Amino acid sequence: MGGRKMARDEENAYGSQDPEDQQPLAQERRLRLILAGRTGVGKSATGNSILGHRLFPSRLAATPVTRSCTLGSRSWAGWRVEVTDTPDLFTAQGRHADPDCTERASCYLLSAPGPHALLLVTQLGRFTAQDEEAARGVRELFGAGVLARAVVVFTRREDLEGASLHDYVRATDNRALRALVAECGGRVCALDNRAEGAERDAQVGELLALVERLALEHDGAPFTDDVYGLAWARRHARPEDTLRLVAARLAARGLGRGWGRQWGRGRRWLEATRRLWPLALLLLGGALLLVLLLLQRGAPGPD
Ligand SMILES: Nc1nc2c(ncn2[C@@H]2O[C@H](COP(=O)(O)OP(=O)(O)OP(=O)(O)O)[C@@H](O)[C@H]2O)c(=O)[nH]1
Ligand SMILES: [Mg+2]
Repeated sequence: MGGRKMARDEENAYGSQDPEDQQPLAQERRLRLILAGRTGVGKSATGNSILGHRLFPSRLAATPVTRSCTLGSRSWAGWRVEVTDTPDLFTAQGRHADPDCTERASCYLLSAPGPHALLLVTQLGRFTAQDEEAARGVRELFGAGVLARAVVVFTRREDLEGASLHDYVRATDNRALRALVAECGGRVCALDNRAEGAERDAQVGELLALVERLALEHDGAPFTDDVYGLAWARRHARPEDTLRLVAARLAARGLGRGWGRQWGRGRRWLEATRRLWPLALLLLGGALLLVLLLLQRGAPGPD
């Protein structure tokens, strides 16, 4: 869980009524973004493009690169843009790596009091069953309502070779992808995360303008739910205590009870009862012997 940075006691320019939380007018408004998706699609690379510098570790690897949620921020067009990079929290594999919901709680704390946009990252031309699973996991964690704040971000824009992304999405025979894009209100964007300089700035500008429009459609208020409410209400408390409470709230929703957790519990139970096994076997053997003796006594004898 290294590298985690806790949510700060700051509010966007809108929601809070608490006078303690009011920001000076000159302060930048906030746009909070969460990067989500299966492992290896380019979440961290997308985060780095948005920030304009390399903050999140990003590389080609056979195993997950990002292991914990991390927050980065930058200024853009009068906004303070805050980006939370995540490990795979949304597929079964990712959830198994977070059996007690601590990492998902960390994502909540870093993006409290709630994101203005959720970036569902996928690779152009490779929308797989795992991408579908990740989208399902996002709905499961935040609720289906979060898709009203989602943007499907395609990495490897260069593979479009200048063609239109909207035409690509319209023409794709991948029905699951078309359905997801429709659920996300048709909000799509493509990035070449290898681009640099003015080309990168232009692509990121397109994405952030889309996010800005989305935020303004909701009068600047972020997406929120009861867990964000809890995280935000405890923003002045010790972060480690809040993390524990938020993780417990998520676990109470059943989010921590995947097969991995059941298996972990079963294994712990077997280990705890190992010393009782010889006694249990002895009792079982005795009971079997007794049943055999009773059967023999009840059987008719030779004529
Ligand atoms: N050519 C190209 N490569 C990209 C692009 N975006 C990401 N990549 C590459 O894809 C690989 C994986 O990128 P990451 O950013 O580590 O992916 P991730 O989703 O954060 O992966 P995890 O942290 O393991 O979940 C890296 O080698 C990136 O350079 C892109 O737009 N174009
Ligand atoms: Mg990553």
